[in-house]
Amino acid sequence: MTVQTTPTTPISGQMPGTSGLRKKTRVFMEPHYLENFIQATFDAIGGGEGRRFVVGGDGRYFNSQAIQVIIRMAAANGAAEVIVGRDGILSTPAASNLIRMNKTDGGFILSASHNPGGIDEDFGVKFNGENGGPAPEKLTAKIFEATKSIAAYKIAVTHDIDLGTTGDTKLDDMLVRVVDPVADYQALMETLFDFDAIRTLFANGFTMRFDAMHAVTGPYARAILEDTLGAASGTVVNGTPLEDFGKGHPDPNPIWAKDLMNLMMSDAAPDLGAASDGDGDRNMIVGRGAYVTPSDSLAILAANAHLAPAYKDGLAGIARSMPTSAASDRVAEKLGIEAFETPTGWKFFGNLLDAGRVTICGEESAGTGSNHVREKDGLWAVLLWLNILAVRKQSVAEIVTDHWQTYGRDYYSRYDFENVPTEQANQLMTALRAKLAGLAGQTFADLQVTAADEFSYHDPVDGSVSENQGVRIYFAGGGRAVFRLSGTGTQGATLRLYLEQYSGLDGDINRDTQDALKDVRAAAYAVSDLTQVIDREEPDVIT
Ligand code: VG1
Ligand code: CO
Repeated sequence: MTVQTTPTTPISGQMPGTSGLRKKTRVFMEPHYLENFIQATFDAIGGGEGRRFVVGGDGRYFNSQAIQVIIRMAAANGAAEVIVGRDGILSTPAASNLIRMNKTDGGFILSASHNPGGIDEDFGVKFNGENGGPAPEKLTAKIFEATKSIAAYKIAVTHDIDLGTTGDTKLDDMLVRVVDPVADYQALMETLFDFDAIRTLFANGFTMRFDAMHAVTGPYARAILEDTLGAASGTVVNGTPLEDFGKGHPDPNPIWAKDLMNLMMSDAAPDLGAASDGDGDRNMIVGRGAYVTPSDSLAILAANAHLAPAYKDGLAGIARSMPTSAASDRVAEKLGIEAFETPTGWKFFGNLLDAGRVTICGEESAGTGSNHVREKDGLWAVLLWLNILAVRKQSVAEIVTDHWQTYGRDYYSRYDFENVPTEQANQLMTALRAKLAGLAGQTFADLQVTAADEFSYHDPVDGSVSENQGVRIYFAGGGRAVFRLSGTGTQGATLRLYLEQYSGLDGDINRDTQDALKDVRAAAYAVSDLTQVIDREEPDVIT
């Protein structure tokens, strides 16, 4: 094997965002672009010598080529072993599991998650550490520093490795293990949930549709739901991963999973509808005629987790990202366990999970997960719901209503304004920040502000501080508006406005969501001058 040291120069903008480095696919295909970032990652972790890594991705366009490059660079950097999913396929939670169970030094996950795929769409690379979780900010900052001073990268000159069949091969001194992408993940799920109870549920006529959105979860869902748990064949739809996700937007929400939503709101609805995203870490849950918001789903899963074998002894604590609704805090309070509020992005849950402070975590963006891996996990959430449904023998709608009756309802909605000129988006945030100190006590659109700040997170485990994580404005009567800019987009800026209104314990839990949020919405628009500053009235996407 010949190792080539290729001279290169720094490429600007290789700063990982909320979840890895995401760019247009064509940008990743430019000479040295991927190679620079991978070498910078090796450099930032102290080199690849003797190390072992997991590599895999969601199967989008450029996945296989990128994996071949990473394997060659790992070999050239002296790595001892690389574990790859067959055909380069690994869902994000499955990759996290492989890193943990094989005790590797980390892994590369190739995905731009819910962003569309294809040569004219998006690609992404994320490095996860030995705990299986996304690199913390300390490390991503180091990787970014390394991209700014890189002068050369090392790559082996060799043929492509065959990733189509499982088994071991050698690339000079480096072992390349091609593994079944599903087997170990499925084995893990079987340790967490009561598969017999779920099998009985399906045997008794329970019906379901799982929409894999032509993305990575298809093979996982078929193997687990249909082949193992006995769900009717055809339960999993759009189950073959495609390079362009069938030209769809693999984001499991009522907008992008519209077919599933329509079915679930119709007379032909099965008992449960679910969907997952590009890389398999998000989930959507919808019962017959009843969409479950991700924030509610987190709270309901936390409140009922003890019904599944893995969580029968209870939870250590619950963490949610700051923009996620307070519904899960109410559950933590009732259970007498700790509740944590972290910045957006799964990397912030890692320390709390590693320290055993929390068992379940979640985000309003359809991510839920537990201490079984260090990523959010779409199918895990679906299986926990199934386990709960099998034990409680009630419908999704009944469980949700019962939850609201117990805790009150946190009406919730997120507005996304996409492709806003970066300057205008920044202007809105800057102007808001400047006002924060004086907001409490002022009234906007008839709602009084009770508190306002910019969220900054003090990690209770390692003491690190993450600032500028979004503006929070609390209103009298239990309303809240949060403003932040997305860190996963690849074009312009996406402004996210998160609206929330608590019903109170004895309040009306049967209102229309947008109606229940209209006062908070009006106040949020007024306090930020939103319409004037970004020249938009309606968001592009409402979830
Ligand atoms: C979004 C979501 C965030 C999630 C992140 C990665 O980030 O809001 O909750 O963790 O995507 O999810 P942002 O910065 O665009 O708001 V995934 O499934 O795209 O890896
Ligand atoms: Co994802």
